[in-house]
Amino acid sequence: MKEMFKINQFNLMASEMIALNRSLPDVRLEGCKTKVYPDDLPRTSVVIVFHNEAWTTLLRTVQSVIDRSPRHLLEEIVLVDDFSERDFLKKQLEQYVRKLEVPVRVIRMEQRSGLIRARLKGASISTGQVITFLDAHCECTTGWLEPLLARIKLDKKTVVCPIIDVISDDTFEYMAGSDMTYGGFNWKLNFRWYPVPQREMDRRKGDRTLPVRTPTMAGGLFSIDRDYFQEIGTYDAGMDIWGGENLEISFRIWQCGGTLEIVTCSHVGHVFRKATPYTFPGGTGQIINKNNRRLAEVWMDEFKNFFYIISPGVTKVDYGDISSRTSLRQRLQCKPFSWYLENVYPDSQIPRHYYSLGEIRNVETNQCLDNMARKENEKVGIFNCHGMGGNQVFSYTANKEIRTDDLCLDVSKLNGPVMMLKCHHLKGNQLWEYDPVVIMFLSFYGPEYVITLNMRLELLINIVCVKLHAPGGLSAK
Ligand SMILES: [Mn+2]
Repeated sequence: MKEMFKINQFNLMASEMIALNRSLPDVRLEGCKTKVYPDDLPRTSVVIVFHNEAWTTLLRTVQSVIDRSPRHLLEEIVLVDDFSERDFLKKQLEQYVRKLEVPVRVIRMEQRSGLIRARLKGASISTGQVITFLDAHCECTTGWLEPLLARIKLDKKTVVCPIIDVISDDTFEYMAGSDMTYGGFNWKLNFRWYPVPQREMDRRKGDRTLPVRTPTMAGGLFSIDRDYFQEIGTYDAGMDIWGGENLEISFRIWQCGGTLEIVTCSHVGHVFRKATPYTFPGGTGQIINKNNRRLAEVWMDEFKNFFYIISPGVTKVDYGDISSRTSLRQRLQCKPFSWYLENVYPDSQIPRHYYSLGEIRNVETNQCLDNMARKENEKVGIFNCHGMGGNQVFSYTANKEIRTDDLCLDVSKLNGPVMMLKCHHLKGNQLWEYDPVVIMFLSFYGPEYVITLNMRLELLINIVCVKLHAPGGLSAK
């Protein structure tokens, strides 16, 4: 089992012991099970890109689409092979899908092309009014399709995602995803799930069966009207392989007049992996930097500079020609990124107003405050300043918080460590006054209490909040 795990980074042995048409629990909210949808919903093509996918996960995806989609709504399934090497994905696959009761077409990329270009190819040869993109290791559950198509029928500018349930990479157990999280992104422009804010619960009057407006999509699974997909410029074909394309299409949908939703009555499972089994030509880092650079240059206006301080490496990549994307933005008269932040994602982690953004350095020791990639409720750290942004970037916000991504420096007891807690915007323990004369941050306890580095614990270097022995006891460095 452990040997086979390495092939795809999931428990392939378990997958092979499970039927391709296994039953799944119905994890929908009760209110979803009785909803009625119109008969004349638009038909969809399902486009699935794969690269060296395991036989069982790929065919279980296909089978679940066939078994759980009303036949009159399913135009076809298009499998796009992004230049796999495995033999069973060639003739054997083509012969197998020929016997299925829904048209399944297999098309091949002539070289490793990546998710974006492979999806574009699949979309271009498909024929349904709606295009539904799925990952190659998914399982669709009962009633997954109708609520998605119903939203698009209502308004073709609505792009819809199902709730993504979790198929364990270890046991293949099926676990319901939450309808209480939606898509956002952090300072490094990584997609992240965050709790659905109260304003969105209120807008739906507390009815959790109604679709959630989400600032971003995870990227793997969504449905979009074919004409609308064309109209808003499909994908940025200048992006390579994978990464950033999900935020790019999310920003574009919202800024250019569309709507992006998570339809909470639609559930599709996905095998989440802890590590990627894929190799990326040229290296993952470079590709994602290039894609993110294009994303920032085209869609983020002045906020791109915020991102570049966090990720200075991004400014060093060659990101190619973006003129067709900027003219697309102009042609569609898309709104500015500040509009998106204010109206679609007001709870975003990016502070709209701040005094400064950068490192907090002790010039004497050349050490910097560093979040050490730690999580909520852990201590803030210090580390040699590296000037590479990332974990050493803090913002002193207009609320006088010292903030790193969604965490704020918080001092709850004297001589205790300075912790990183979720920003609460209520000042109190998270209020820091900046003193430009002595150049230090003062906690809410008063001017004589400051952040200082407690170096006595040799390995467990603590940053604590202490009382100054005498005013001006620290040098003005
Ligand atoms: Mn996946």
